[in-house]
Amino acid sequence: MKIFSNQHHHLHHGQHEMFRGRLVDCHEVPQRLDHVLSELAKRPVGQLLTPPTNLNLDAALSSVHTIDYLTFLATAWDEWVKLSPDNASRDALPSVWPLPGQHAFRMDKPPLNFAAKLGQYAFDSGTPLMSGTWTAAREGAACAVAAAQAMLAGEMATVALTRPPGHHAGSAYMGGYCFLNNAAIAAQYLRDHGLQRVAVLDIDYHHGNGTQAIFDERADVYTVSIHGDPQTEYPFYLGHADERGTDKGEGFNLNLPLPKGSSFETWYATLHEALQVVTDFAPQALVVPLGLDTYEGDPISGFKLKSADYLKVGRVIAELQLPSLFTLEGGYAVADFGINTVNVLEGFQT
Ligand code: Q9C
Ligand code: ZN
Repeated sequence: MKIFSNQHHHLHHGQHEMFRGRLVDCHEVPQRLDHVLSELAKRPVGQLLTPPTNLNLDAALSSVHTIDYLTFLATAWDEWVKLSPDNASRDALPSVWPLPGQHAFRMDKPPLNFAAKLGQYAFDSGTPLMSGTWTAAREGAACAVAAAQAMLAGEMATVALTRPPGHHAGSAYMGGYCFLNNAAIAAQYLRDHGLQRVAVLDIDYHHGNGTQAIFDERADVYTVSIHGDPQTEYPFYLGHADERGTDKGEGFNLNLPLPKGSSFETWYATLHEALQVVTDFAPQALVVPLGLDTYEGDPISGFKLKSADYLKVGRVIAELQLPSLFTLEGGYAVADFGINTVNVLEGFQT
């Protein structure tokens, strides 16, 4: 197993996220990844690597994200500080958005004001952007590309061990602590380098709305997601069972929402359903956006998986016998995050 870890993840360390009318401490903190690394030091399930520096990263990023959005991300911090020098000590968070309908976005008059631009490219006020965000997110995407390259070179299991996470990010928006969609970047990289069919199996607690949207009209990348029912759970609005893909992509998206509070037994039965669908698609590779926020101890989620269950999760995914690439997504029970993550990887290996 080749594990590409993001050496620059610490550069992204949000202070606050907006929650019910006030700013609360961020859940998505650097210690999350540090816990995985210290667990891997105890249980070395794979080879720890850093992505090569000669990747054609810009091409990989723009195969999934728009140039406008990438330019926005690359320049956002400088623009934020230009609004006011005091902003240098504050996270950038949006506070105004265009809505469809009455307050629609005028393509012919894109906002010049940076606060308005933030709302154009973000779908929530819980995803702080700071000075190191772009560098950290970019290096995370480099981990995903390196993992895809290693897979194409014959590895059966590769990991993009990174934060910030990615599966909520769309082609032109950030949100849900995500900026660049690492799983989508990896899947697209595999498509662009010879594979015909790739499946994405998202097992984060939250619906992978960004990944679904990116591949919505595509029949070559089958997206499956098991998640808390979006009628009550973040990211809301998208992730319902009747969303099966659009146009050519019809029949190539599957959402398996479960009620908040679902047990491991329920979740695991649903995982088997998802695995059958993946098998029927007969992909040449599998990308797994791996969230550990399905854990019973997660502070913001509602499923009931226990640490030992993650060994089974890894094991049953391995039974597909597909080259598999994991991207690290959510999971906010920080102290147990390392154990749970490494359990999935160890389960996959055994
Ligand atoms: N107070 C991922 O797991 N906030 N993103 C929910 C919590 C957004 C989760 C409200 C949760 C985003 C990658
Ligand atoms: Zn999540």
